[in-house]
Order: sequence, then C-alpha cells, then structure tokens
Amino acid sequence: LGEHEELHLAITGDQLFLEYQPQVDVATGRITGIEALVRWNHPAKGRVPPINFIPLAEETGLIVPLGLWVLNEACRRARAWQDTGVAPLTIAVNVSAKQFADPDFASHVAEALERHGLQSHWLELEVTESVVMQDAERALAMMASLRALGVRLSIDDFGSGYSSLAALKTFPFDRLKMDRSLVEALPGDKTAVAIVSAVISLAQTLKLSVLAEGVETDAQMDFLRHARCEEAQGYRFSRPVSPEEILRLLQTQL
Ligand code: G
Ligand code: G
Ligand code: MN
Ligand code: NA
Repeated sequence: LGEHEELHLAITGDQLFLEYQPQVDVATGRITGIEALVRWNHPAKGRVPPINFIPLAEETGLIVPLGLWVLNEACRRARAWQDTGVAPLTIAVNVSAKQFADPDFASHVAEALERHGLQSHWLELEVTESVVMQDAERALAMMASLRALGVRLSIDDFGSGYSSLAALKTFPFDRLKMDRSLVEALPGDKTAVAIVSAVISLAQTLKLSVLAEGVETDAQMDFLRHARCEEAQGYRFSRPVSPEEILRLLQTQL
C-alpha cells in the first residue's frame, strides 16, 4: 500500500486515536481546558507521530475527513467528561488550512456539536496564523460563521516562524497561544522575557485571553504568574494522555 492508501485506511479503519493535554489556570492551577491531539497507531509501524502524517494529510486532502473524525471524537469525549459531573471545560481542536478553506467546515462543526450535545462555547478551534493569512477574505467569512455558532477561536503557535502582528489586527480571535519557543527560554533569557511580557500585555489590550505553551518548569510558571499570563499548558502539568487519564486528573482536583 502507498502512504496515501495507508492513511485513508487509518481514518476509516479505527487506527487513529486522540490524546489530550490539560490547560491550567496559572493563578489557581485548576484545569480549564483540554487540547485534543491526534495519533496514528499504524498496524506495522506502531505509533506514528502527527508531524509524520499531518503534512501528508494536508497535501492529499485527507485532512478533511481526518479532521472531521478528530472534531467528532473530541466533542464526544468532552460531552462524556461533562456527563461524569466534573466541572465543564473547553475542548480545543487543531484545524488546518484545507479544513478551514472547506466551505462546509462551519456546518460540520455545527453538526458535531449537535450530534454530541455539546454547547458551542465549550469548543475552541486552534488555527495558526498561516491558516488565516492564506486567503484573508475567506478566512474572515469562516471566522464570522464559526463565531455566530458560538465557538471560540484561538491563534496557535503565536510567535513562531514568520508570525507578525497583522493577524491580530485583522482577525477576531478570542485567545492567543504563545508558542513554546518563546516560553522555552524563560526566565533566564532577557530577550524572551521582553517578548513574552510584551505579548501578554498586547493580548490584554486586545482583550484576548493568553496561554503559554510548552511550560516545563516551576521557574517558567513563577515568571508567567508574575507576568499575569492567564493559562498554561505543557509537560509541567501533564504530557498528552489518554481520556481515562484526563478523567482521573479532573476527578483528583475536585
Ligand atoms: O502532538 P504533538 O503531539 O506531536 O503534535 C504535533 C503537531 O501536530 C502540532 O503542531 C499539532 O498542532 C498537530 N496536530 C495534532 N493533532 C492535530 C489534529 O487533530 N489536526 C491537525 N490539523 N493538527 C494536529
Ligand atoms: O502546534 P501545537 O501547539 O498544536 O502542538 C502541540 C505540541 O506540543 C504537541 O506535539 C505536544 O506534544 C507538544 N508539547 C506539549 N507540551 C509540551 C512541552 O511542555 N514541551 C515540549 N517540548 N512539547 C510540548
Ligand atoms: Mn495546538
Ligand atoms: Na502550538
């Protein structure tokens, strides 16, 4: 089988699964959200990391059915967690360029919410700047449709690559996720400290909530707390884990 056929089989044949990583309130340490991250359990190769198949899925267009599967699975799971009586939380799903460019995307989102009985404000869609910059007019229209549904939108990997400030001015995001390359160098690196402080203050001014990605140490957390960063995500709290493990984490913090 070629890679394309293999990936197609993976999507239709029960080889994909999701892991989940908590997002915590920096001030209280409580879990406020969960990011869903797709994994492929290949029958022969075992676990294939997303960097080894998401680009292929993008190129071939398989990202559309793959993304639809992720969206439904994440909504189903979020609803199941809510049904256990733990405090409700946001479920965040990554969305790539071809999905966002699909005219049916907003109705797919509406259907997933409806099917799983999840209220729209518990769903957050993460897009990178490149996703919205490719065709700004179309992206703005899609964002308007999604916001009309009540879904939250975050800009992912902010501060990585060529990201600029233009996207923040043009597009109606609710939340900014600071890339882990900025967080990594905290608190020792003066330049990183200056940039992260500026990004947090910018987010506040623009009325975006702000989350730091890739938080691994107590020193990073102390810095973020003093800098009034609202939320954090990273190995310091948990690696991406199974849904059962997430439920245990949610139940032990009650
Ligand atoms: O999860 P890490 O666990 O290795 O994820 C690597 C990359 O894969 C990240 O950039 C992440 O955004 C991307 N990714 C993970 N899950 C999904 C998904 O469901 N859809 C898309 N489009 N990207 C994903
Ligand atoms: O691009 P996106 O932010 O969606 O991707 C999340 C990626 O970051 C996943 O691959 C996830 O496994 C990884 N990740 C999450 N927390 C940490 C962390 O604390 N350190 C590092 N190095 N990677 C992390
Ligand atoms: Mn993400
Ligand atoms: Na990111």
